[in-house]
Amino acid sequence: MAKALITSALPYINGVKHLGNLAGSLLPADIHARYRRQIGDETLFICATDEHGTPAELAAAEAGVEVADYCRWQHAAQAEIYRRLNLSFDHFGRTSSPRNHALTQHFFHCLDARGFIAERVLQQVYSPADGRFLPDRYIIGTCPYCDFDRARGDQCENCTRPLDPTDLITPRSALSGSTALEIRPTRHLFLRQSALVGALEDWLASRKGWPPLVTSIARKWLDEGLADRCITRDLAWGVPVPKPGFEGKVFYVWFDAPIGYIAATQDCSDADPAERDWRDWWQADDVGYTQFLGKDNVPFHAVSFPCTLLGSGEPWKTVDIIKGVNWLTYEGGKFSTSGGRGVFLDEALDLLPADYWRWWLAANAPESHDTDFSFERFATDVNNDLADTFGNLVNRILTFLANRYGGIVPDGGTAAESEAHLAATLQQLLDGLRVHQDTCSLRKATAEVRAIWRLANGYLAEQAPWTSLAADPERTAVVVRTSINLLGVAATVAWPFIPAAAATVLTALGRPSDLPAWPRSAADALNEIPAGQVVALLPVLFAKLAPEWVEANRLRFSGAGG
Ligand code: B3M
Ligand code: ZN
Repeated sequence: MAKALITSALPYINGVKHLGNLAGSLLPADIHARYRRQIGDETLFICATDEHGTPAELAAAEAGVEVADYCRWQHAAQAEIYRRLNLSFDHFGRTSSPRNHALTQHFFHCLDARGFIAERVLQQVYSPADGRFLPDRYIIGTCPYCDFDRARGDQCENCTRPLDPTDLITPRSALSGSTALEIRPTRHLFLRQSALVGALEDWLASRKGWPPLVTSIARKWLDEGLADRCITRDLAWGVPVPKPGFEGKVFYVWFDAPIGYIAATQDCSDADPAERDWRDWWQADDVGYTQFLGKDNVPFHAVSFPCTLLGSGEPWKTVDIIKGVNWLTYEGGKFSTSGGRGVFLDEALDLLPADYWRWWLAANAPESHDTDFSFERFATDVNNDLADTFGNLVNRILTFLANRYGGIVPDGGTAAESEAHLAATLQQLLDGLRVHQDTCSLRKATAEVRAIWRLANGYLAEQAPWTSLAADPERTAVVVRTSINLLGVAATVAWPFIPAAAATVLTALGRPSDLPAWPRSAADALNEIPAGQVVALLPVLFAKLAPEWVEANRLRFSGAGG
């Protein structure tokens, strides 16, 4: 039994996330955590809301509430949405927790004591009307490229070009609207990543099995020369900088957020100290650590966070595998919160149960390239896979058992050559699925699950118990008992992807549904459910999505105010 530490990139606190966030980190991490539990690994799945930085402050200001209240409210809202999506975190924490404040300051002291912190003076935009320095996102003005009049000091959301505040035409404060902005000196602290290049190079060289996308991004940052990174900001909300002369300043959100993975584990241990000690995960050498994140987060996870850990001089666990993925686009464009473009997770759940979304986003995971979500493709795929393949399999077997055997699994004696061949084919598919699950290859893994569903449907069609029953009841009983067991396997391997429907089927079969163990072998699995087992009939699990449904929702989420 191995020890699997799994983290998903921490969703920013501001606002409900969209299908892209689910596809990019939250869902792949959950699928892997469920699978590792199925094969019997000791698994810890950690996530949290990323609560500091300008997104939180700006969103709270727009909502007209205190940042702390805003974050508490948003954390609860996101936690509820992830619960409904069946994301099986062992702990869903908050980077604003006291543990994260303390640990972030601890890392700072370690780095400072070892000479990896430098103090420098920066020239930054100051607003006398606001009585504070303004981070780039707090400065808005007209974009010099597309004339958009609410471009931010770091990027124009309209034409997406990266900007500096000095590029903006008539820059003004996003808080007060004041145009009386000045450039003033302000002291900040830098993490001397340039002094950690050697340690980082050696560490990166020791990492194995990273996707090419992740390795290439990490190498690019190193090859371009690892610059020192400013890790403090003139903000009120965040982890205070524990250094005289830096009162009123906080750590940059990306300095404290990855530390949040560890702090959330400490919070998890605090909640159940008899059961769990965070040191068994973060200061141990028998743990395999996998991170799940989108490609824009790779530099922080492959370079900056390791610099913090390595620079501390303490024996912290560093990541073994970074599963970085590409983007999910929406109907040929980008998701947009402000533009109301794309499906956000609360709306998705109001439209359909989690399993529909989970299955489609796994089967179309943006692993080696961007994936485009369209309602048309979504409906076609879920109708084929969930309604016509898995749903139909469930319905055919259970209805026949209910109608002809009163819902009780028959015996029928020993299996024949057909069942031996079936077991051999099933074993091959199970072996292939394990390889793809071990490597978190979701497209390939779902293809194997689909193949197991099709194998079961094929066996049923080929044996046709509904025609053999009268002539050969003994043989038919063997086929029915085998089909019921095959359905149990089909649901067990589907559980990481569509846990709700899989659990419903396993419960109907009288099998464990909260954590269905991985089959020991195909041959064993085809005899797990004994003759005499009472099996419940189920309603249709997946209703098909009609063309009218597709068109109505394509318009509704198009962002054109449709
Ligand atoms: N909050 C997610 C993002 O960039 C960011 C991840 C932090 S993981 C420590 O959208
Ligand atoms: Zn622009």
